[in-house]
Amino acid sequence: MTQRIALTRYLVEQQRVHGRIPPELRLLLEVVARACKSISQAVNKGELGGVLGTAQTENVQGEMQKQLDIIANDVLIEANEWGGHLAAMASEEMDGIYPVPNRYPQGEYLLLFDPLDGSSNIDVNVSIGTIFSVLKKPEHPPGQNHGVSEQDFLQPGRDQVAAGYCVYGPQTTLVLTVGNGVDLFTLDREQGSFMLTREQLQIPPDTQEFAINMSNMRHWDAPVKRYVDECLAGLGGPRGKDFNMRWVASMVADVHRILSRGGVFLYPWDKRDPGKPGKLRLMYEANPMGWLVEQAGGAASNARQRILDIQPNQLHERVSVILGSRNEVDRITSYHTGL
Ligand code: AHM
Ligand code: MG
Repeated sequence: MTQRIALTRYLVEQQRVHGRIPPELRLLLEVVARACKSISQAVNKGELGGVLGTAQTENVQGEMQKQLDIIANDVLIEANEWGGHLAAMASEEMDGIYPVPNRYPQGEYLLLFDPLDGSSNIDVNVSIGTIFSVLKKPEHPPGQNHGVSEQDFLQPGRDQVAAGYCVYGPQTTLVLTVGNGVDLFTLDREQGSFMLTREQLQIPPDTQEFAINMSNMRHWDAPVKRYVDECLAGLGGPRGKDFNMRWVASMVADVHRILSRGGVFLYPWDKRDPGKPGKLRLMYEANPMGWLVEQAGGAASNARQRILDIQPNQLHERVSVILGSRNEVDRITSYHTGL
């Protein structure tokens, strides 16, 4: 029988044997995983736990919050605020940053998360998930007690030190990178541990599967329309092959499929609200997913540049997202840039 390694041992080895992460980052990842286990329990109970339905409140993005959005946010805050590894947190569900309260020691990391991604799927028993991104708090000149501000968070995605997501689906799976490839852990509910089940995920460079919300077709820009039309034309069209389409409407589930068997995901800018660069948020959706995809050999672009190179100006900034199999992402980018 295969001897499986638990996440705890994996993280200890990342720290001690490979020297890839410092002890504080190991603790941080351990705590995030523990919070995900707890969110998984709440999601699993569903109606029995009285956790479904709307919370009757709006978040900073003007979206109605579900009860589970708020529960997941609280679980992540409570799990992470007292350990001494963080300076502050930021979330899709909170307007501003959440500095670690003064009664706890302050650490050097910043944690960003979308506590429960795929909100429209919460009440219908379809996969949802938690996305997270970890940054180092920038150093300030010695002697200056600077505290922590939103400005400290505004770092490009290439500066992330860890990123991952947890999908609450038929299985609960945690997918993680610390900059050395992407590894996958499956929650063993009897043992209460995440177990390493797949190492060094690789996204094939070519694919015949795309993911986009087709109901927005009439709002798309010409290059996106061209790409999808060419896919739909199939064997007899310019691509000379048939394509399949999947759209879960949970980015975690769509990205998980792409990390498992390839594909391309698009949530592009569209004409519904031309002032908005896209629907998805840069700092806690596109950046962590973009880095995971790149670490697995794929690509992530906003249709013009690498997502990880975008300098954020705001915590809740939105972005156009095209990610997955490298050759498809490059093709869609070239349709936009003409290069
Ligand atoms: P959320 O963070 O409020 O759940 O919104 C993000 C989600 C993504 O998971 C998904 O890709 C997209 O919104 C689905 O949008 P749509 O309902 O327009 O298809
Ligand atoms: Mg989301």
